[in-house]
This record gives sequence, C-alpha cells and structure tokens, in this order.
Amino acid sequence: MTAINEVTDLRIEGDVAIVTLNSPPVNALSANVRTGLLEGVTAAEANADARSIVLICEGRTFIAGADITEFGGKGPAGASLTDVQSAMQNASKPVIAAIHGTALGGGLEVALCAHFRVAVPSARCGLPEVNLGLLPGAGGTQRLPRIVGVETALEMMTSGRHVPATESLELGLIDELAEEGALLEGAIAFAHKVVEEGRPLRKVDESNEKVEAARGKPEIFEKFRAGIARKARGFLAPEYNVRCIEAAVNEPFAEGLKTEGRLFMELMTGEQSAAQRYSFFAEREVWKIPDVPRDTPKLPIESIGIVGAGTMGGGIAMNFANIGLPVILIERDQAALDKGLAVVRANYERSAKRGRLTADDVETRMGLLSGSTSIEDLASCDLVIEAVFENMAVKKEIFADFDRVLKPGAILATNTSALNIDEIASATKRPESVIGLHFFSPANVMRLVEVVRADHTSNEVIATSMALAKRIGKMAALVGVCRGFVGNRILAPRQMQANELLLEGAMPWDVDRVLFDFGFPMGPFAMSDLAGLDIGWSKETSKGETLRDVLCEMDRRGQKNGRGFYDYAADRSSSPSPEVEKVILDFAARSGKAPRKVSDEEILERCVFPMINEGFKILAEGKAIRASDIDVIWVNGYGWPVYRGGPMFYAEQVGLANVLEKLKQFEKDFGEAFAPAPLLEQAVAEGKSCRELGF
Ligand code: HSC
Repeated sequence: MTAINEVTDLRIEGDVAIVTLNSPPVNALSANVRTGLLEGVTAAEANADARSIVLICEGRTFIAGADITEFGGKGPAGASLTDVQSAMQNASKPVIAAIHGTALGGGLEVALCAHFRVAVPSARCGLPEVNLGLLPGAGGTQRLPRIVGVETALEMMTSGRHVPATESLELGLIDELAEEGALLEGAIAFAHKVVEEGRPLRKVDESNEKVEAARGKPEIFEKFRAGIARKARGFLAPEYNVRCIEAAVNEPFAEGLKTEGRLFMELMTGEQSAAQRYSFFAEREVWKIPDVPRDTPKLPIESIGIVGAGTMGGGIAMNFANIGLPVILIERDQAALDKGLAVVRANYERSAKRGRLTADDVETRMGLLSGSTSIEDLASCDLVIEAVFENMAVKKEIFADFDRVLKPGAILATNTSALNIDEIASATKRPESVIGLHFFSPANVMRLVEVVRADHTSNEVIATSMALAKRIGKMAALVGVCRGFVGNRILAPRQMQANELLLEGAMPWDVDRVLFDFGFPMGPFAMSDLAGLDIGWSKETSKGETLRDVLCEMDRRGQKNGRGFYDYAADRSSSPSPEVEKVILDFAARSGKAPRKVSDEEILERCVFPMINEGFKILAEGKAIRASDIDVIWVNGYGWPVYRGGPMFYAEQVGLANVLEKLKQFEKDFGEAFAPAPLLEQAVAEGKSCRELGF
C-alpha cells in the first residue's frame, strides 16, 4: 500500500490497481482529494503490474460532490477537476468507479469519466447541483444526456433526484451491480472481466447518438420548460441546466463544455446560489444544539398517543404511521374519532390514487392507527402529543391527565402554536418531560416542526424530540417559549403592515403581487382567503371594527364560498373584487387616512424589514439559537424563497445598515412598530454579521 497523500492510497492486488479515497464525512472533492485522485490514477497508470484501475471510497459514501465550502472562496487550490477527469478518461487501462452511498454532483461527474461503473444496490447517483442554485460544472451537463438521453437528463438535472442503483443500471449510468457489502470484490471481478474480454475503453464524450436524436427538436425543451415553470418560478438554476442540455444537443462536445463553464460561473458567483448554499449548511446546523451534546441519551420511542383527532391530530398521526409506529388517537366521543380516522384514510387513499402509495400501504398505515375515547389508554405510550383547540384550561386539564396516566419517562408534548408551554407544564409534576412540538398544517405535508423548549424541559427530551422529527422526515428547529414562538412571531409584524398598507392606499392584490414576485407562493391576503377569513370570527360578537369583520359580515369568507378579499371563479382562479376595493376605501376614509400611491418598493420593505427586526429581537432574547435557524423556519414553514436564503440572510444581502436606516425612517413616518431592535443597532454599529455577533 502506498500513501499518495493524506486522503488517498494506492495498492496493487494481483493485476488491479486500487485507488482508495478517504476524506470524511462525504469524500467531497476538496483540493487534497483532487490532488490525491490525480496522483493516484497517474501512479496506477504508470504501474507495470496493474492492468486495470479501480477507484473506490472509504466511509459512508462515494464522492458526494464538489466541496461546497470551497465555492465563493479564494478559488480552488490543488489539482483541477478537469485534470483528474482527463487522467481517468485517457488512461490506457480500464478505469472502474466503484460506487456505494451516493455518487452526487462532481462525484458522479468524476465517475462518468471512468470507463465503467459498478455499484452496490443501495447506492444512488445524481446531479443535485440545481438544489444549490448551480448546474453540474464538471462536464456532467454534456455527459449525462449522452448516456441517459435528453428527456431523462432534463428531469434528473432539474429535480436533482438521487437515482437508485437499479434504475441507474437500466439507464446505463452504471454497468453492473455488485453484491451489497462486497463492492471491492465485485469491482475487481468486473475489472478482470473487462481485461479478459478486451472490452474497448468507453469515453462518454464520444458517444453522440442520444444527443443527436434530439437535434432539431426544440419542442422537447419548450414542453419541458412549460412543465416545470410553476415549480421553477423565480429560480435561475433550472433554466440554466436546461440551456446546458440544449448546448449538449446543438453544439459539439467541446463547445458544450464551454457553455457549461460560462453558465456555471454565472450561477456560482450569483446571489441565488449563495443563498441556496447557505441554506444547505443552515439545514444541517439547525440540528446542532450547543448545550445538548450529540451523545445526550435518547429515550426509546416506539408508540405514540395523540389527543385530538381533528385536522391537526390526524395529520400528525400520519407522520408516525408512515414510518411504522403505532399511534392511538384520543377523542371525546366515538363520532369525532370515526370522523378523524375517516379523514386520515381519505388522505391516504388520495395518495394511493396518485400512485404514491399502494393499496397495501394504505391498509398497513391505517392498521397502525387505533382510536379510543379514554385517555387512560395512553398509559403505555412513549410519547403523547396534545392537539386540541387553543384553550389553556382545556390543555392544562389534559396535561394533568397525562401526568396521572402516563408511565414515568414518557414525553408529554403539546402542539400549541400560541399558548405558554411553561404554564401548560405547570399542570404536571414532571415539567422536565414537557415540550412543544409545533407542527404546521397540513401536518402530514409541511416539512417544519418547531421544537419548543420550555423552562424545565430536559436535554434527553429535547434530543429525543429532535431525533424523532428527523426520523419522520421533518426539518426541526429548537426554539424558546414566546408569543408565536419564532415563525408566527415573525409573521405577526408582516401581517400588521400588510393590513396597515390597505388603509394607506394599497390594495390586497398590490401587496400580494409584490410578495409573490419576491418569491412567496402567495401573498398574505390570498393566504387569508385560502385559510378562511372566518377562522376565529363569530357573527354574534362581530362589531365591524376590522376589515376582516366587515368582510365576514358581508359573507365574504374566503375561497370556501368563492368570495373573500378576491372573487373566485368556479375553477378557483381569483380576480380583484371591486366590492372589496370599495369596502377598503370606505374603511380607510373612516380611519382618517388620505389614500396615497404606495410603491412596490415600500410594500416590500414595510412587510419584510419588520420581520427582520423581529428576528433580531428573537435572537437577543435567546428564543432561537442562531440567525440561520430563523431562516430554516421561514424557508421550510412559510414559503420564504430558498433562493433568498431566509429573512436574516436576506437582511445581510440587503445590508444591515440599509435595513436599519429604513426602519428608522419608517419609525419616524409610521410609529413605534418600526423601532429598531437593539441587537440590529449593535450589529450595524460594530459592522458585524449575526454570525460574528455569535448568532
Ligand atoms: C458540485 O458537485 C459541483 C460540481 O458540478 C463540480 C463543479 C466544478 C467546479 C469547477 C469550478 C471552475 N461539500 O447531509 P449530511 C457535509 S456541487 C462540503 O448531514 P447525510 C455536511 O455539511 C455539490 N460538505 O449527511 C455535513 O457536515 P457536518 C453537489 C459537505 O448522510 C456532513 O457532510 N453535491 C458536502 O444525511 C454530512 O452531511 C451535493 O449537492 C459537500 N458537497 O447525507 C450533495 N456534502 O457533519 C450534497 C455534505 O459538519 N450532500 N457535506 O454538518 C448531500 O446531499 C448529503 O450530504 C449526502 C449525505 C446525501 C451526501
């Protein structure tokens, strides 16, 4: 065995040279990996005993891509990826990439320069650069369509999907499956076979058949663009990926590579990719809790109880049934229970209809759900979640019951989005077991969970809750107890400003358009219409004091009855309502404000800057661990466009000093709602980012 460098070894087994990379955690293509690869392959090529070269990785995965931390830095040192790829492709001996874990991005692009690829059945291959606001910049855009064809390449590169090994085999991305756990043996056997059969050394660059088949058919691309338009709205990277495949079809290989390089650099140096790369790391950091070490013991969670089988309780239950955990749902009476379970079944059956589940899956999942009208039946649960309506007295009663019924050590969680969890915990003699698990509606779909740490919540309960959230495929952020926790607390000032703007001369559709164009899936008024304007409104107590009261009194209750802030057609398309416009103008006149033209810029800043300000207050109060956690919450729970990173990242892109200056101006013009957070003032005074301030 020869050590090539600190991450690469070369050894000769019989007549096979084995180049092994070992650069934890994911063998990303950092400078020493590229150098090791180049020197390893070169040495293997020069070794007189070796008749073939196997490239394999130690650890959990094959190369998972370029080292993202190198992007946006000083520029790469060490060997270039192009030199590595040329050395492999131009080797006179067969080079075989042996893949386990994931061959992603630059990792797959390296593997595509081997003459052959062998993988274990659990391996996956993909070009997920699009999810980082990028495109494959090491020849992947030109080589992938040459192997899998144009349509599949378009789909793979714009979705970033990790393609399972069996499918990769069918697509020709890999040549042979090795036995699970015996990758090296399989790759060596394959290498022997290739040498014995004298197979020609395949260079993907030279096979043009599949790209030529799409030449002169621009409709392939137009149809594809139309198909992804909705999902890709606002993003640059999907379109740039498509353009590269167009180049693969219409230009010679070398020219296509140049187009790829130019578009890659444009994306890599742009704001969108910076935001998406930031998001990638933020979504990994969010799991790290400074005072709850990684090795904190976790409690075993094998059975769940949920009190409340309404929309929220049922949705939460589905998350656990989906991963095979039994759930018992508690309701006051059998009718409510039956209704709740019927809704869950209908949800599953809808998924089955869309081909996402089989009929058997539906039955298996429903088989894990049981119901009861007695809270005593929760006795053996490891975790219970209260998901009833927001009433402190009722919740305290339920938690007193939990305390009485549940075994010691069980986790007692509340799904409250508004109430003080410390007060709820005070109804028990075990506040250390009490935590908030704030799911978002629909809970079976929405990715975010705010894990809310109360005053006495134990580290074990926090660690277990975070791990459980990961197990059910959610993105979790640990937050502290405060009004609205982190997500809704930041939403409140936006909502307030959106309403204020209507009194000053903007219309709901103006505000919605500005926020939609910013990248939100919908604006606040379209959102209210979707949720229903009458949530929490009652005819008996309504006094026509707010715009919402007036609209509800006019039976404008939102999408559900075809009339809200907007008018809705039968196909649910919306149009501005002249009636609402008149109501708003009357309402504004009554409030004594003279209508004025509000610019789009002002709408955006009035809505977004107070959110940022609130974020700074949250950080100063210690209710979120880091600024990036706030961003994870807003991207995953509230539709903040990931290509703008999140409110706190966006603030730094705009410039904290600019945000502060505007807030001060707004404070002068519109009052104390805009009073800047002291932490924001400190950041600007010291010229520091949130991270530099320790957040
Ligand atoms: C790319 O490849 C561009 C190319 O086209 C080349 C362009 C050429 C440029 C030419 C210039 C002229 N880098 O996710 P986990 C860290 S773009 C650095 O928790 P899992 C991660 O932060 C890349 N670090 O593990 C974490 O660190 P921590 C395309 C990376 O088992 C640790 O590894 N590739 C990293 O759940 C574990 O990660 C991708 O987009 C990277 N590439 O999932 C793949 N990847 O422990 C991105 C991971 O300190 N990675 N880390 O928190 C993934 O999707 C997942 O990490 C895996 C593993 C599925 C690999």
